[in-house]
Amino acid sequence: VTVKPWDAITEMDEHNRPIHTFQVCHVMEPNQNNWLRSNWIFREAAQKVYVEMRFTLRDCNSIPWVSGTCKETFNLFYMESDEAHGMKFKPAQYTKIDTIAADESFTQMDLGDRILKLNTEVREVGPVNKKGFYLAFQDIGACIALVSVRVYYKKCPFTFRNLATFPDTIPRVDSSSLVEVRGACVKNAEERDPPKLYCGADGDWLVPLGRCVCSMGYEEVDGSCIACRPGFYKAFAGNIKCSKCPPHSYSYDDGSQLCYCEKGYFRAEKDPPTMACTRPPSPPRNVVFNINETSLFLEWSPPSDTGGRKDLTYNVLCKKCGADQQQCELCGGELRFVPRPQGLINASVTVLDFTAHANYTFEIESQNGVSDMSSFPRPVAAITISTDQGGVSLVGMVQKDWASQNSIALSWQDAEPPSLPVLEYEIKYYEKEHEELSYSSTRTKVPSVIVTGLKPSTAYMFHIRARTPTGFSSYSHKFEFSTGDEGKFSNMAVDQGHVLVIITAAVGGSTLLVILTLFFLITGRTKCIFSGSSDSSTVPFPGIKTYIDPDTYEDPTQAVHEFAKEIDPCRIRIERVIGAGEFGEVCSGRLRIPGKREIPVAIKTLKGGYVDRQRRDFLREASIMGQFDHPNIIRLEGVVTKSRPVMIVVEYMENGSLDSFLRKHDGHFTVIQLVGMLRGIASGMKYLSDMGYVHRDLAARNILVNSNLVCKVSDFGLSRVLEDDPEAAYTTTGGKIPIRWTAPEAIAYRKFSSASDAWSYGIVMWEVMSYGERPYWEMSNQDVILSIEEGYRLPAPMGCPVALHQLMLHCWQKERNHRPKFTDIVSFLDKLIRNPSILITLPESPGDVPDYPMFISIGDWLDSIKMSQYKNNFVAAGFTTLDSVTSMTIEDVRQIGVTLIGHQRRIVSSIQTLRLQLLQAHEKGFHV
Ligand code: ACK
Repeated sequence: VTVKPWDAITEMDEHNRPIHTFQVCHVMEPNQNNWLRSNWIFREAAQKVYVEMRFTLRDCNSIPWVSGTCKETFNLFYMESDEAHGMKFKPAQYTKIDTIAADESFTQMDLGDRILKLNTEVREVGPVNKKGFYLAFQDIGACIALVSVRVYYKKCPFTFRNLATFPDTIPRVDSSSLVEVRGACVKNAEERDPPKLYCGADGDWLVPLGRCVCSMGYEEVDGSCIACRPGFYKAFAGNIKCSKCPPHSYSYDDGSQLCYCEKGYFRAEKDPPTMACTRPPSPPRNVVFNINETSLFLEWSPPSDTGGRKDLTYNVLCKKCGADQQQCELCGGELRFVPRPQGLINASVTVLDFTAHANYTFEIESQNGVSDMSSFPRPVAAITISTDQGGVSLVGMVQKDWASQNSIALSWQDAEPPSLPVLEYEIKYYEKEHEELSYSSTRTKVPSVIVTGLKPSTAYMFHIRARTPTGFSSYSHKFEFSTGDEGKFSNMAVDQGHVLVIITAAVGGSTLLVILTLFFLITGRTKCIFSGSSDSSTVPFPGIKTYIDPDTYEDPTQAVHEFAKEIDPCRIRIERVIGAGEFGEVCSGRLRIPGKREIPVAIKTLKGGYVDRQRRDFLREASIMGQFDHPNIIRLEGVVTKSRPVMIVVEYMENGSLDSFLRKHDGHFTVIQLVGMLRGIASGMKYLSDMGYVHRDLAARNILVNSNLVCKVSDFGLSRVLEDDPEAAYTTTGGKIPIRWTAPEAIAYRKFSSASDAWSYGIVMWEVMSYGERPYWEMSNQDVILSIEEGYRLPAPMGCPVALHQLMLHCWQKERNHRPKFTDIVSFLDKLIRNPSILITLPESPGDVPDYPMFISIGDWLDSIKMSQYKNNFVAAGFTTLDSVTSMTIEDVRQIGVTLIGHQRRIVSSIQTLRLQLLQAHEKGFHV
């Protein structure tokens, strides 16, 4: 065996650059064993080392006379050692890594042409454990030039991900397993879920899990948590930005978690930090009274300044004064206040059991949730009343001036020259034969009125009272007048098919009767509605019906009778119990309607032993339902209140509630059938929102289904329950707010609106498309709230077309003004029903959440970038579809009349995003 050294040689490469090589070429001689060894190489953190060798190798066939001695490979060896120096080279101590062959060898011809055929070979060595190692190259008779040896190892480098840092990490030797690395939150951030990354064998970070979020007082800016500026705050840890301090609050320091209230403003214990600071209310205004022999009714207007809060209540304090106003004492317990003297929600109270011939002074104080925090004395409104003035009617003889078949004109004189000016008159009337059915009332400022909306040939009873600055007088005697016959007009021409509205107004002290004849075509349901409430917000124009909150009635029974028919219980036949409601059993049965067949009905009963408040809450639903008339709203047949049990009778819905119905028929319907159900619900909700009614508890369990699969909205009780219970919104134990169905602003600060109903509608869509699955499955309420806040939204249920999931996502926009209106939802669903091909596209995989928003129209898009003022410019210039907008340039935007450069830029940058989104949407098969 010959041992010859490798020669260190400097050559020129084909570009004439010097290359330093180690060469050996003893191809003629047999039994070669020539070694080249590296210096000691420090292992550092490596567990596995890579050796990359670049070399050239001569083809033995190209050298004559060498067969048998010439080789075309060399061997790579290594030896681990903790010692860096002084190791004598002993080949036997080395371990072979591999035999290295060339992919390409060169020939004499290549040499002549100066072509270098460079080979690169990489070998892995490991696991290595000692401090360092040597490499050795053994030549056994080849013609080699070793050009370079590069020794390296791989690591996953230090990185930032999800607000956490991850250190340099060395992968495992075993390339199939990953190293789990826990990240550390960056400064001012905290763990939401433990942040983790996995280091792969090739030094790549894989599978990011968990994350950190900026702590209270800090917000994320480019991957780090920056303190909120003065004037801003952040009250929760999370991915939200710092918010401007709410009105009447401030922060001076960087990193504020909360803003402090300005002087004179406060935050009640349960006020969320996001709420404005508020102050105690100003005193009530315009206290008036109405007195008769037995009761004294006090009424006032709410304070001009509520202090910015909704939890306004009133306290009434009574003082009894002698002839000398200075000598007053608190009224004893003899007076009764209905409903109570303290904590009144409505701006009125009835006082009973007062003494005749006495002077009472009532001090009325308004109060809200922060009144106790202010050290200022509370201002009050006071009124002194002599109980001698009860029982006087200021209205004398009432006479009928004329009558048509639907109207009666009345006028009267004041009974005696009144000592006080009459501010207005209230006319109360009802059908003589049906006193119990409903009262109506209207008001006028002059001693005459035309009462419209009456039935032909019907006797009505009227009585009138006057209001003076001190309150209402007693009612006049009752007067009976009848309307004219059908088809016959009396001395006033009224076109049939038109409604005559007469408005009386007082102008500058003299009285002017303004007669406006408005010709509205009466459609099937529109008629002139005179609300019977004593509230002046009656709706005098036909067709614009609005919902009246029964709680505005002093006497809840009056509200029930206003809006619900009293049914004689002998017309009801109860057949069986079908369920349990909140107040008692729900039964099915039949209702006999005079002159008609029996109809099937559902009967809700109020169980015995109820207290007054329960009866009122129970009947509230009827007072609400009775105001609605729509094919997708459960119809009220009537109520039984004059005998026991108290009942609410509604139309019968054969298939019961929607959630259990869908669970029972999982997978049985076509998408079009499901969309048909959703369309019905949306149409009912559109009607409710047009009426100004906010449902607050829209959920599949509160939708009923009849035998034709028609869905109707029901359950109109909740609004008051929430109103009454300040805890309900904040409960974490699944309390009274239906968290999973409720929009974030309604959960956070009770901002219920038709837009929050639209959010709930999105959840109902999800329930329907998943056949009654529980929204957010078994997640806790708290997790639902958090994940919504972080932007998580329910994924498309299995088999749910993209277009429908898009609509859901649209309903779940955080900004409530961006959510679709029910009228948009109805027309969108109608479009789908007319063009079912849109429904064919399914998400690529269940749970795939597309990341493009769905703008249905130019208007929606402009709204979303707060540029809606230019809607007309776009439409006028012919840009009516979103597709047409995507080709616009900044020049086009300027030409349609957007002159402000900032606005031009905002629109153009949004157009660029829109272009991408539309492209994506089209690719996913969604047609905008
Ligand atoms: O899911 P369900 O069968 O439908 O069980 C509940 C139960 O009474 C308690 O609310 C059913 N229910 C309520 N109102 C009606 C109605 N108008 N027609 C038929 N079933 C009704 C509801």
